[in-house]
Amino acid sequence: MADDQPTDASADPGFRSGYVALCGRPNVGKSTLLNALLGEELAVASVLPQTTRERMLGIWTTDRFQAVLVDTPGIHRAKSALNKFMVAEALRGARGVDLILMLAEVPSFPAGPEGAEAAAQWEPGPGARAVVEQLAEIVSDRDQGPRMVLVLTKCDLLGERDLLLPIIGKWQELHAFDAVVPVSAKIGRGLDTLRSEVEQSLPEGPAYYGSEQLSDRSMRWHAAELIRAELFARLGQELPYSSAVTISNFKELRERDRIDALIHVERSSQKGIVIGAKGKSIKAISIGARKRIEALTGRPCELFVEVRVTPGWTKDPKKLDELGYRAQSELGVSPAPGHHTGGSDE
Ligand SMILES: Nc1nc2c(ncn2[C@@H]2O[C@H](COP(=O)(O)OP(=O)(O)OP(=O)(O)O)[C@@H](O)[C@H]2O)c(=O)[nH]1
Ligand SMILES: [Mg+2]
Repeated sequence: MADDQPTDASADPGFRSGYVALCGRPNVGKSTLLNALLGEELAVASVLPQTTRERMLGIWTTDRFQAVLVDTPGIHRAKSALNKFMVAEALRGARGVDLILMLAEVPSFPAGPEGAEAAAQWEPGPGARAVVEQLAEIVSDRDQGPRMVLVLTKCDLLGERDLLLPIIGKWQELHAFDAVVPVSAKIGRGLDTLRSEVEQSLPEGPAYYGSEQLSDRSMRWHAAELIRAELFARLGQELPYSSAVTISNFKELRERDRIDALIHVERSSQKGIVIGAKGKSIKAISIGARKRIEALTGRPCELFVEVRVTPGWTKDPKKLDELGYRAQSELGVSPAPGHHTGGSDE
């Protein structure tokens, strides 16, 4: 599948490789965990739910295994064409993998008797239950279904470790998870245990991707995502949800990269907000996005951003397609990897 030569270690007997999906409700910390495992700001994460819109593969290569991590959008009840696309992407991402990590946030209870009481009363909410059901269906769908491990995220927010026990018990009543791993991507807790779970779940086999490759997406795609990250970080309310970014030109010049990008919004009033008084807002967005892009590529970059009104794009499947939100093929037969550093026009 990979066009790169396998690394030395990846050809060793005993080397393991496979696909691992990170799934769950919006905002539980899927993209943040992927970044923490990879040690790189690859996937866009933000305080707002529904940040991730498309599947992305983050390639985690060690001297013992290669885990192809699938970051997926949050699973939720979708109404608009965009949100339906996102949930379909998430479920596509969970199919055909060796391990599903189902992520759920721990509730933030305080230490002491008050917290213990709250933990004893606690139940997973209806949204989380729906996710378990959807994923359990995928797990049971195949003869040798993937393992499903529950990852309890944001453990730094829990007042006391003991509060985990009743919470884990409630989850186990919903589904017989193969394991439960509490983690905090923020302070690095539980990541070693998670690493062993991942390694155990992978079958023996050579690496799919070259050891230097971090993602299955082009730099062009990442550039658009990093501009979107700025929109999520800087703009409140519905604006991030009405915005999409396309790259009209990406040239890798000798000295620097030259990128022209379009921010699509749904209404002209939104265009005014993105631009801001005297262009202040669009300027801050461009500078922030340029820094993020430079951090990922390690090269200087010149970024030109324009705002365009594309009315009703989130509701129209045809417009979604035009803005690049189209279903890619299933895992394992996706377009050839190896174009991570490719920067020419596509
Ligand atoms: N305190 C704390 N916050 C975290 C942790 N992991 C993630 N977060 C925060 O949770 C928020 C959501 O994180 P994301 O990684 O974007 O969540 P996601 O599941 O990818 O969200 P969607 O893509 O919207 O479905 C961000 O503000 C993160 O900083 C953690 O371990 N501890
Ligand atoms: Mg995400």
